[in-house]
Amino acid sequence: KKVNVAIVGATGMVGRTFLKVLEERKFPINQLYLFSSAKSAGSTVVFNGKEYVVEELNKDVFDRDIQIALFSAGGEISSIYAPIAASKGIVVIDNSSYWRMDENVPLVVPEVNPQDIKKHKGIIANPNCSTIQAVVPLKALHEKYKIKRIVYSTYQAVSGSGVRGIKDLEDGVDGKPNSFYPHPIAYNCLPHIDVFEDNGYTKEELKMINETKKIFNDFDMKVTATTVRVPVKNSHSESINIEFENPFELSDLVNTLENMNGVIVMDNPKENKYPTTVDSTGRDEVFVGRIRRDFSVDSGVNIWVVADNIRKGAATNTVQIAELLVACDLV
Ligand code: 11C
Repeated sequence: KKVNVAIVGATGMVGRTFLKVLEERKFPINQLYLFSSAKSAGSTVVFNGKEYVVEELNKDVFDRDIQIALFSAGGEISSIYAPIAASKGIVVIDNSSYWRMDENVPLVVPEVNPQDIKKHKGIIANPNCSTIQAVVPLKALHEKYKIKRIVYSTYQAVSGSGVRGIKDLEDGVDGKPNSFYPHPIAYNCLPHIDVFEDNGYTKEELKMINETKKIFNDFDMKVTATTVRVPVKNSHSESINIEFENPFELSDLVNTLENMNGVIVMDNPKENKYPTTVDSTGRDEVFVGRIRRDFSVDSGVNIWVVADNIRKGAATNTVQIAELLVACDLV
C-alpha cells in the first residue's frame, strides 16, 4: 500500500531529515507534497532522485488527496494547520510541543506505546527529543521492575535549538558573540533549555516530566529533571537515575536492556567503552552505558543514555509512527 504524504516545514532541520529517513527506510510514498513558509517556498528538494518544488503553506493545500502529513514547523503553525488537515481526513504527526498533552492526542514512541496510535482523532504527537530517548530503555525496565521514581539530568546538543543554536556554538568557537542563547555556549554549559516557568523549572524540564507520565500512562510515577545545554553539535546525552518498586539482579537488568527493541548497550568501563554523541550521531538507535546499581536506595540504578536528537528524537520517531499507521491499516 502506498500513501500520499505531505511535509509541513520541509526546509527546516527536522524537515530535511524527514526526507532523508523516508528515503532510507523506503517508506511507501505515492505522491509527496512539500510545504514551508513564504520565505523558503520556491526552493527545490531532491527526493528519491526526483526534484520537488517546495510550496507555500495555506489551508487549501489540505484539500488535496493526502493521507499523512508530517509537521515540523513550530507550535504556532501546528496549532492552526494541524486541525485543518485533520478535519479533511488527513492524519497529522506533529513534532511541535503544542498538542502533546492534549487528552485527545496520543503521544507515541513506537517501541514504547504503539497501541496508543489507535486512539487518534486526526492528530498524533511526537514527544520531545529528550523524552523519546529516555523512555525507550525505561520501557523495558518499567515492565520488569516497575519504576517508582526517575531523576533526569540532561546534556543537550545545540542542534536541539535548530540552526541558530549551531551558529552560536560555531561563532563562539571563532570568538564571535552569541546571538541566540543568553550566555556563551562555546566552552560553557547552560542550565536553561526553553523558557523558565513560575515554579522555577524550565519548559524543557516540565516536558520531560509530563510526557514521560503520559507515554507510560502512569501519573503516579515520580519524575524530576534538570536539563542543560552543552557545547555539543548533535545528539543529546542523559544521566538517568531510576528507583524501582521491585528488586533486580544487575545482570538481568543489563540483559533486559540488551533485548529491548531500539536499544544498543555499550557498557564495558574497563575498556573505556560507553556511548558518546560521536557514536549516536547519524544513528536511529538509543545507546545505553554506565549501567550501575544505585547503592543509596533499596532498588535503584544509574544509566547513561545517548541518541541523535534530530533522528530518533524527531524525524525517525515520526516516520516510525507513519510506518505503524500504514502497517495497522489506519490510513
Ligand atoms: C531542545 N528538546 O533540545 C529541545 C528541542 O519540544 O520539540 C525540541 C523542542 C520540542 O532544545
